[in-house]
Amino acid sequence: MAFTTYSTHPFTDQRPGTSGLRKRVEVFRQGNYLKNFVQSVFDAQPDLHGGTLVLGGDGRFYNREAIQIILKMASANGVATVLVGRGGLLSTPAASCVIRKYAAAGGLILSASHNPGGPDGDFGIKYNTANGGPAAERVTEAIYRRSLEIADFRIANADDVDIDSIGSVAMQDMQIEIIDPVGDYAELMTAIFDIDAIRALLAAGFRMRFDAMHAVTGPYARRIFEDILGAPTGTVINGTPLEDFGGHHPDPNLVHAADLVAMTRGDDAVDFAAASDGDGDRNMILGRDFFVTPSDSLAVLAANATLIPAHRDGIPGVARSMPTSQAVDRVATALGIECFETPTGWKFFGNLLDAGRIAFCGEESFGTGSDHVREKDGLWAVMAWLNVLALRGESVADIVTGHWRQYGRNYYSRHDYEGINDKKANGLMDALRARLPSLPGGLLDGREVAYADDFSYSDPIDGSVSERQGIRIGFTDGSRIVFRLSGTGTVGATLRVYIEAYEADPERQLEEPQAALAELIATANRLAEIHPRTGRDAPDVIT
Ligand code: VG1
Ligand code: CO
Repeated sequence: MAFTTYSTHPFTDQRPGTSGLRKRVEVFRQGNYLKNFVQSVFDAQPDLHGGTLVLGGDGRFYNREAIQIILKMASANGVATVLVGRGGLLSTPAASCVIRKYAAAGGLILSASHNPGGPDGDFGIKYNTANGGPAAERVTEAIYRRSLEIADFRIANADDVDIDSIGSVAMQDMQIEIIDPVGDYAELMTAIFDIDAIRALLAAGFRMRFDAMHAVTGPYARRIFEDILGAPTGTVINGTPLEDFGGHHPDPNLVHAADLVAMTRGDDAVDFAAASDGDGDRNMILGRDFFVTPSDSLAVLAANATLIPAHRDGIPGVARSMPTSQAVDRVATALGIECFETPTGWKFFGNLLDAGRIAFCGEESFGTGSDHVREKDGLWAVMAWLNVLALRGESVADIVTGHWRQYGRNYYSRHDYEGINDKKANGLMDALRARLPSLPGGLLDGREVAYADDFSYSDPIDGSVSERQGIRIGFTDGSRIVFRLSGTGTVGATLRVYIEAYEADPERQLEEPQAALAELIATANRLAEIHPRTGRDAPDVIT
């Protein structure tokens, strides 16, 4: 028999969060947990039958096992061809690139992004549709509904496949192509950027480091920076993907990439440093003794877009997630292009990118990207910065502070309170929601409230509405406080507080953000009753 149908019972906790289904490894390994989700995808996405599926992940623990299970289920469910990255590896943006290039019906990406890996870490799975982007809410909802009623799953009676050699292998009626995970993506990068200018910059002694954090981008970064651009060997650090990321959080921020940050300081400091996360979609950009906030990075890249050959004629519009600072809005106004505010999560950019309404988009959570794929793309952001640096010939710090002088500075910070009891977190949000109608027009610690709402987004392309996407309190002086609960955590609830203040005066643009934002932070803490409701005195992570 080609395959066997096994009966199963639904799991009720397969509703995807901000970025797919993310749980502890032990959850994925229990009973039919992974199989139920995968079968729900095949049931809800009939296009996969007879179509092409792209499959790969960030190489974390359980990646290889999951690939073998999914291959056998794909065969039993009538998929015609599966493109698998060698070793089971595909960064999230590379998977998006491959889905688009080979007109696949969809892709399954195995990753828990920046969450720790290993037997005690996290695992995740996400379905991307034919445009290469994370499935829209109506698709993830259909998959979720299916997971609640699933009664059986199908799996081929076949042997494991060797996924470590490039080439073609048949599994019954299905064709499996093991592809170089880097090739198609590297080719796309060279088509977008001014490769000669970047090569010349590096040849002239510009020093950079890229920290792959023992995650998926190592092989990509080595090929692109060291082989194609000619940066010296050793430019890429922590470049070998490990199943547990060397025991670290593959999370590119000032805390988790502290060794890299140290390389940008002192006498021997490099000119430029960058890092990426577990699955390669996030980025952190650093100059000599200078940290570029992701919100500023988006604004600076938008303002310099025409220096990038693929955007020589300008960009039609930009978008940012709601909690991302409004720095890019000011650039859009100056350029006379559209600017959209979307809910958190890359899936909300998909329709705008497909419709050609925007070319650049970003999130405050170290996510930046463009219309070249339908995912945020860490290495794209690094390449975009190198392109801009090569053509402007100024330092990172000079470019950003010059940007502030021209557009004003949006001081910005995010405070995360992790592992809060779910009930307490929801109680805090409900209490805030109840107060919203009374706030507009009044004063909070001397600032006048312009608006206060629970963000609702109506997609300009398909009209779908997404409600309760986070509480926004905007002040008449341009400052803002945003509260929302994370949709990617695996333990308890995470409260995110986003604080932003606008400063037009160049004389006052060089303060330390926590100091510049101190009053607003105090207002946010008091308004949300963070200490009385959670018992927490301070955030766990400040970015
Ligand atoms: C977080 C970020 C969000 C991002 C998401 C996925 O979600 O805040 O901006 O899109 O992670 O990123 P949340 O719901 O925990 O705030 V990744 O690199 O996991 O694909
Ligand atoms: Co990620």
